[in-house]
Amino acid sequence: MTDHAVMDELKTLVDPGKVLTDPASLEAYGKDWTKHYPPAPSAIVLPKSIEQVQAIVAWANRHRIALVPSGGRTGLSGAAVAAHGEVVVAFDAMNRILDFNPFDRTVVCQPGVITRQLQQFAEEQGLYYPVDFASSGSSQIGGNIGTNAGGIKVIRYGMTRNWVAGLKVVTGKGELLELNRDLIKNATGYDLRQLFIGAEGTLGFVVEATMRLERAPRNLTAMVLGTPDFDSIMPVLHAFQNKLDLTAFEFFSDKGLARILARGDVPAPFDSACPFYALLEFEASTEQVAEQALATFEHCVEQGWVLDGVMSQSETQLRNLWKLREYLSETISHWTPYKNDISVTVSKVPAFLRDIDAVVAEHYPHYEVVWYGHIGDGNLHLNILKPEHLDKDTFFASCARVNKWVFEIVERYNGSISAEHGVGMTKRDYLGYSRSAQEIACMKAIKAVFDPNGIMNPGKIFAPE
Ligand code: 2HG
Ligand code: ZN
Repeated sequence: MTDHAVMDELKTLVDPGKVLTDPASLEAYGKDWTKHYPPAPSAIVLPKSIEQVQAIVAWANRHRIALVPSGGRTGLSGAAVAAHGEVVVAFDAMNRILDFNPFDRTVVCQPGVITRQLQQFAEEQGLYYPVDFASSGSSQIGGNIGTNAGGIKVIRYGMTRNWVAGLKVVTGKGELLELNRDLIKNATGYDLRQLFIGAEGTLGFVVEATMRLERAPRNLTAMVLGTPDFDSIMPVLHAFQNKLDLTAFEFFSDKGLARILARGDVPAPFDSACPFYALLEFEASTEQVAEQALATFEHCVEQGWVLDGVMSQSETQLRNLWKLREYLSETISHWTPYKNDISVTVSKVPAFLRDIDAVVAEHYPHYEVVWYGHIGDGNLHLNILKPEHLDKDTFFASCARVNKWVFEIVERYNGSISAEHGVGMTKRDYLGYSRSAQEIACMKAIKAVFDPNGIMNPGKIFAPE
């Protein structure tokens, strides 16, 4: 069969006009938010049903064509980038909420449902979908599951994994599997659902997901606290955790704040300038909780851990305080940052950060380094900004040379080289710093079971052999 005939066959499997090959679509659907790899897919296909997805996978197996799943394309590791002539399977046309069960508090979603769509649906039912992050307006549930997305509420609610009650997947063989049947208790052997969460589409595609909802939080209230140094942040976390159930505990540096304030559309939290800032959030469900928060704040000031602070008094103030943290990633994207997304257990954070900081100061003396992250769960984002005069490839190559030292520290602390952004292509060469050779061999053997022909997102998680 000629290439042309193979593509004509693909067109018969989906609705008319749902195979795109125009340059603008190839460019748009072939990439995510990373800037490392130029997109080069051969076609984009938009199925609208599970049957169509199965037909596409069967076609890809017949012709040994690599498939790349595509959701909201907000990923930061190149997992949804098609840089080698793959066919992109985009889930935009499978974007409906199919069912809601108020008793089980579950929602059945197609993979292309946008995160915010699910959050809003939950709100309309008086409930809450708690996985949240800056890209929730465009990221899709299928992608969230593929990357086990985390975000800003993990300290209280955990990762996407915690909210997946059941999955329907089409494996690399084209089989449809229904995993866990939405049960809370199901002790019947291996939980295959968990394998597909965080698998970055390398085992198969999520074609339907039953997501759990939670009760809505009451009177969410945020505080932003300025600290004199990094070491003060962890005692502040402990002090507040001893007294309150936190829903978030984030941090960012003065360099991050400066970039946000330079936008001109976000008010400063207070006048004092501090090297680091913590943003914490809790449910001020009663007067006593708010009083406890203020008393803890005063205790932190007396101890010298906090220099200044503010507590939100309204929804608008809450939203404005969150902008200081949530706008960071998008704001600094202007400087084409080189990103690291690393984690250790929370108790190790201070020593870990000191060691990483020393390496960064030694090897990146001329680059601006912006720290922020979900420090309450041990996840730090290290962003190195590209100086205007350097071209992207030279800059990325010079940053990659430093990875060895950064990841050796991660390994020494038993940490992760990718806490929540996945491995994709940007971190695949470093997987061995967080996973043993035996573990990687098991992972590859699992992939071979579900995807014997290696057509599902090849070159992601593992470097091509
Ligand atoms: C965040 O926490 C996102 O804002 C993006 O995970 C992190 O831009 C980053 O490095
Ligand atoms: Zn993050």
